[in-house]
Amino acid sequence: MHRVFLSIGSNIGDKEKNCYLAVEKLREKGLIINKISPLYITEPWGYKKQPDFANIVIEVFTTFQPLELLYLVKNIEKQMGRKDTFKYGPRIIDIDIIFFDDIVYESPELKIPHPKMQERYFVLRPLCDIDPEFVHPLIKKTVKELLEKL
Ligand code: PH2
Ligand code: MG
Ligand code: MG
Repeated sequence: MHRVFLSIGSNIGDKEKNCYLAVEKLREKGLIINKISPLYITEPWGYKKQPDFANIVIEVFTTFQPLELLYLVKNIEKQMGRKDTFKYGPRIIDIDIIFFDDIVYESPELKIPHPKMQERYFVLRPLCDIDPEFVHPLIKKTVKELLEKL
């Protein structure tokens, strides 16, 4: 089984409900949901003129490979009504792979660890609630240290 951290965010509609609905859909697809962080309401990062986000991070166990997992989460985003908008723009649901065991993976579609995670309070804060001692496989710092640095 692979151990994976996913970041889930929403800032359209009932954003809290959307985050938890995404968790249920991941469960239905066979992921084992091991931990769910508290939910944070966070200021929009990247593009400011949009509503605040609801954000959580979850720890899951899965036998899917990275790209299989990517297609699965894209599918759920689509099912939940996600439309293509602009980069960092508003969205009903966004599910991002943050860490996948301690692998480093790079393809045109997917980069692991998520290349911007260390700049994002909305990822690091909830991640620290569920595993502060997890070490970033490239930066070699714990997520707690990354949050303190931010
Ligand atoms: N997602 C983005 C862009 N900016 N800001 C917050 N606070 N939370 C997010 O989930 C978020 C964001 C694009 O994925
Ligand atoms: Mg994202
Ligand atoms: Mg995404």
